Amino acid sequence: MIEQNDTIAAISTPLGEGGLGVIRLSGPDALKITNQIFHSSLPTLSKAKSHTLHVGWIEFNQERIDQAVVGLFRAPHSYTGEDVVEISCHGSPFVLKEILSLCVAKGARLAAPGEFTQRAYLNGKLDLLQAEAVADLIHSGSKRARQTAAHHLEGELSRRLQKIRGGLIEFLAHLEANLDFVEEDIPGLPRKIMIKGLGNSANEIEKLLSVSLKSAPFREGIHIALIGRANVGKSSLFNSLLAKERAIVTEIPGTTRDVLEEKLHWDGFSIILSDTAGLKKPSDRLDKLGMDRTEKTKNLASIVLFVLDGSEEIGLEDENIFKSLKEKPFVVVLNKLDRGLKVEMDVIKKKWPGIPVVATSAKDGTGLSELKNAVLEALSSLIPVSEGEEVLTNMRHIAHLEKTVEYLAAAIYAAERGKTEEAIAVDVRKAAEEIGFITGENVGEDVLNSIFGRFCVGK
Ligand SMILES: Nc1nc2c(ncn2[C@@H]2O[C@H](COP(=O)(O)OP(=O)(O)O)[C@@H](O)[C@H]2O)c(=O)[nH]1
Ligand SMILES: [Mg+2]
Repeated sequence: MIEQNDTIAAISTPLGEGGLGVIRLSGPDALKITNQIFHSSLPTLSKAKSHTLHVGWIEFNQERIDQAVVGLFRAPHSYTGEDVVEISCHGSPFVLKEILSLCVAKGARLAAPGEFTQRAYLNGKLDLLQAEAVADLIHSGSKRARQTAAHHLEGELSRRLQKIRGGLIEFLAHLEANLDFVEEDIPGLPRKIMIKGLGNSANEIEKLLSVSLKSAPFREGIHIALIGRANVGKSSLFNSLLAKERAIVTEIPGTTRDVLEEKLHWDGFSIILSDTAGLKKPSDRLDKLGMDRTEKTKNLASIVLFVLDGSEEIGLEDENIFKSLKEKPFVVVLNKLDRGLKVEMDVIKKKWPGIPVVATSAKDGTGLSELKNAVLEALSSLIPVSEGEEVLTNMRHIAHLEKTVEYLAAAIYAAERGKTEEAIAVDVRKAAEEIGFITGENVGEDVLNSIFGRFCVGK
């Protein structure tokens, strides 16, 4: 385990100029260290009550460095469970670094990434799932991601998983009790009850997994690709949707070779929008590379924007692209509306029933908000998650829960086939262990290091 008897310090606000900057200290000497560099009307900070604020000056060698407000949180009623001091000073990177080095000179150690939260976890302030939610909250790039992380931080998912784990451990106790007395010929736990109980646990986890996998893109961003033949206006739409000139637009077919990606936020969704090369039969090596990338982007996309030149008839090339979209959810975009539509919306709707169609002009901006709405519509049908519902977005959690289900299935299989209690117990124990990997009952130092390494320094 990481050394926990020392006092750690870090700048907790991002480095850059700002109204405020915060340095945080945690550990047994947090007050003592601060006392040596902070001068206020109070004779000594060590006499101050917990959860109080103090105005004063940070000084070194009689030189005043910055005016600061010091917040005091005494163990165990602090974020980390240790004595914590937060020094709020002016947000100058230079001032912050100077104060931090003073803290180090007085005996603090520079904190590793996530070390404050790691201490909170080690001191039982948070379980592992909640600690990870803190990182998720900090990294959340959309309203949805933020909601999920906040929900996990609040502890609802932890409680739900703990309950399932508790149930399994109870089962294990039954199974092991039966094992102990096996020679005294005590009848085993009724198989029917055991199978039903294990089945219920497995179902509950399956239920969690079923919404989790689909909602994984919440955090990373949902991939949406502009696909279509050359010159229909994909790059122009890409630029218009981003409201900036990101992609090169020309009347020369084949202008776009590489795939361009940009992040967007629509209605709380993180979206990764890709502009691709026009799909056609490749005529040279460069073309071929472009096509391969387009194909990959298309396959990765959760939703395709199938762009057509609405001012022209639908051609064979368009038809072939249409066929290649297969099961993928997509929206048909009839672009170049400003030139007048050659293809009637109704004709398209009849031709490709059930597929949303939007007419746009990348040139004058008509139809862009309709396009955005059609995308959001397609998105919400992809993600059957209502607010407040439990959502797993962390791949580590998902992997452990999948294993839990596998072990439970094995335990049920063994129970149904009249295997010994010992054989069943092996799998039930493993299933409970897998849940423990998520909530933190049985994780090793390597796992902790990789989890807390994701954090920024100062959290
Ligand atoms: N009139 C009109 N021209 C457009 C529109 N969108 C794109 N264009 C033009 O069509 C040509 C090809 O556009 P581009 O965005 O490069 O198409 P891409 O090959 O699909 O990426 C360019 O000359 C654009 O100016 C539109 O909505 N209306
Ligand atoms: Mg292009």
